[in-house]
Amino acid sequence: MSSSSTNKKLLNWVDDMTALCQPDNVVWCDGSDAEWQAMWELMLDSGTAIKLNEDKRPNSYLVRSDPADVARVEERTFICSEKEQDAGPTNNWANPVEMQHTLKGLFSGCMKGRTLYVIPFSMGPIGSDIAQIGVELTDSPYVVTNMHIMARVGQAVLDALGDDGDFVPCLHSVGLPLEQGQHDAAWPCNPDNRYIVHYPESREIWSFGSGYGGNALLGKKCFALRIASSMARDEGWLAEHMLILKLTNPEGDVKYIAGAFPSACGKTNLAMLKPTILGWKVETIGDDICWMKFGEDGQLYAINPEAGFFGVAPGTSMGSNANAMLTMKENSIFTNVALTDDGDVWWEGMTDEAPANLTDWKGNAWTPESEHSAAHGNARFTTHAAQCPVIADEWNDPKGVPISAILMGGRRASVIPLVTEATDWNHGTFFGTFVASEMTAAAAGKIGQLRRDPMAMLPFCGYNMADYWGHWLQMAEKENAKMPNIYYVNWFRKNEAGKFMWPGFGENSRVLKWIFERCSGTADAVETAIGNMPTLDDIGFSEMGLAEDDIANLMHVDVDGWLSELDGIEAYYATFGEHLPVKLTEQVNQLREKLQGSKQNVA
Ligand code: TSX
Ligand code: MN
Repeated sequence: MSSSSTNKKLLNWVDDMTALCQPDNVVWCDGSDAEWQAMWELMLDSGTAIKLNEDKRPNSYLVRSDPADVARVEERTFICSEKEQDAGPTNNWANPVEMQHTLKGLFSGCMKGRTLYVIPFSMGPIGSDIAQIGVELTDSPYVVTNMHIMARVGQAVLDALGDDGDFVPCLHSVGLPLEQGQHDAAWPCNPDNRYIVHYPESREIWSFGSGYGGNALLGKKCFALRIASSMARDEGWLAEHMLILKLTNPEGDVKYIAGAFPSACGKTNLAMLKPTILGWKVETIGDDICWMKFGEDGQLYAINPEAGFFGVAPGTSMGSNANAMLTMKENSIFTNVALTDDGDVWWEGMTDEAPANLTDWKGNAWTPESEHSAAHGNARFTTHAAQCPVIADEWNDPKGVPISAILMGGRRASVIPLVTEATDWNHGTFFGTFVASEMTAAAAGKIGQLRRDPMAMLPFCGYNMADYWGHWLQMAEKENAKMPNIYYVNWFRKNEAGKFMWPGFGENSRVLKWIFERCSGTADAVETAIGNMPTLDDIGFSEMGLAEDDIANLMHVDVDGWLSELDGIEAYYATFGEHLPVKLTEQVNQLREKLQGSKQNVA
C-alpha cells in the first residue's frame, strides 16, 4: 500500500500534512478487499466494531459511536470565504486567516500514535466530464471503510489524476492523538473541539474532532455539495441535494427525474419506489446528490457522484423501502443501530415488534419497556449502490442521464397541494426558494413551525444562498438551454383530524406518471394562480378509495393560505438584502396579483 502517484500537488500536500499531523505511519489506500479486511481487523481489535453474523448479514459490521458524536454539527460548520457576504446569512462565516491559524494549532501533532490514510477518491464515474477527484487524509479506519462504499477509491483514481490533474484536498482527524502506550477509545473523537471547515475559493476542506457521517466522510456533504456548489457557480453547472430516478412507462419510454427534499421527507424511499400503477417502473440512479452539466444538445445531464447510500436506518422496512432493505443484506456498515441476540441488526420501524434480547446503540441490554429507543434516531446504514435491486444500468454512465423534470418538496400539513407544475424555469426556481418543512420533534425549534430549506440546500450551500438562486436563474440564459420542468410536490398534507390525506410511498407513482406525461406533452393541466395542476382523473383518484373531502383538499388552491405564505416568503427574502435576484421579487408580485385576481373571481 505505497504511493503510485506522480502528482506533484498531491505528493507535496501529503508531505506537508504529514509534517503537520505527525502520524506514526502513512498508508496509501487502494480500495481493495484486502484493505477492507485489514481495516476491520484493526477495528475489531480496538473494540470499535462488531462483526455481524456471517450467515445473516455477510461481510457486515456494527459500529457504535461516542454518544457525543452522532450527527452532523451545523453550528460547527464554517464557510471561510474571503468576504463574509459571500458566505451569506444562512452560513457560519469565519475569517479564513484566523481559521487557518486555529486549524494549524489543532492539527499540529493531532495524529500522534495513529496512522494517516491517504484515500484518493472519485465523485462520479472515473473519467466522466461531470466527475471530480478528491483526496481525503484521515486517521480513522472507519472513514476508510465507509469511503470504500461511498466513493470510487484507489489506484484508478490516481491514474486519472495523472502528473498534473487537480483534486480537492480533504484533511480529516478525529482529533485525539495518542501518547506512547495510551489505550485508544473505541470511538475516538474530540466533541469539544469540532470544526468542519470549507474554503470555497481555494477549494479545501479541513475537518477536526468528529468521526461521524457528513463530518468525516468528506466526499459527501463537504465536497459534493458545499465545495461543488461553489465550483458549479464558477463553471456554469449545478451541484444539488437531489435524488435521481429513472421512470419507464408501460410502452418502455424512459424519463429521468431529479428531486430536492429536505431531510426526513423520504428521498431514499422515493428514489427506490415500487409503483402501485400497472406497467410503470422506477429505477434508482442516486438517492442524495446530483451533479448536472449541459450536454451539447442543451439538456442537463446528471450523474450521482456517490457510489453508495449512507441512509437513515430508523423507519426503513420491507414496507417503506424493500429495495433499501435488500441493498444492505451484505457488505454493509451499520452505525448506532441495535444488535439482535443472533448477531444481526434492528432499528425502530424495521418490524412492528422489537425482537427479544436486544442490545441498544450504546451497548446496553434493551427491552421494549426501556425509556429510550434501541437504535439512535440518526443511526445509519452504509451500503453499495451497485447492490440495489433496482439500480438503473446507466447509474455508472460517464455521460450522465438527461433530466426531464425536477421535483421540489417539503413536509407541509397545509396550504401546499399534492403537485403543482411551474410555468417556466424562473417560476420553478421560485418554487425551490421557498421549500420548507414543518419542524418535527427531532429538529430544534417549535413543533409545527416552518423551517425554510431552499432547494433542500440550507445546510449545504457553500456560498451566499441568494447568489445561488441567482445562479439557478442564470442557468436558463445559456444559449440553446433546454431546462427541465419543475414541480412542487407535497406528500404530507393533513386533514382537520390530523391524518395524512395522501397515502404516499408507492402511490406517489401516480404523481410521477402525470409529470412524465407532462414532459412528453401527452397530459393536460389546469392553469391556476399558483401553477399548473392535474385533474382528478389524471391522478386516478376515483380508484384510490380516498375520502371526497381529502381529495378536494389535496388539490385545492388555498388563496388565503397562499397570501399569508407570500408574506412569509417576503420576510424570508428580506434577510438576503441586496443579493436577492430581482426576478424573485417579480415572482412574488406576480403570484400576489394572480391570487388577488382569483379571489375577485370567486367573489
Ligand atoms: O418516504 C416517505 N414517502 C415517500 C415515499 C416514496 N414517507 C416517509 C417519510 C419519512 C422518511 C412518507 N410518509 C410518505 C412518502 O410519500 N408519506 C408519508 C406520510 C404517511 C405516513 C403513513 C401513512 C400514510 C402517509 N400510512 C397509511 O396511510 C396507512
Ligand atoms: Mn442528504
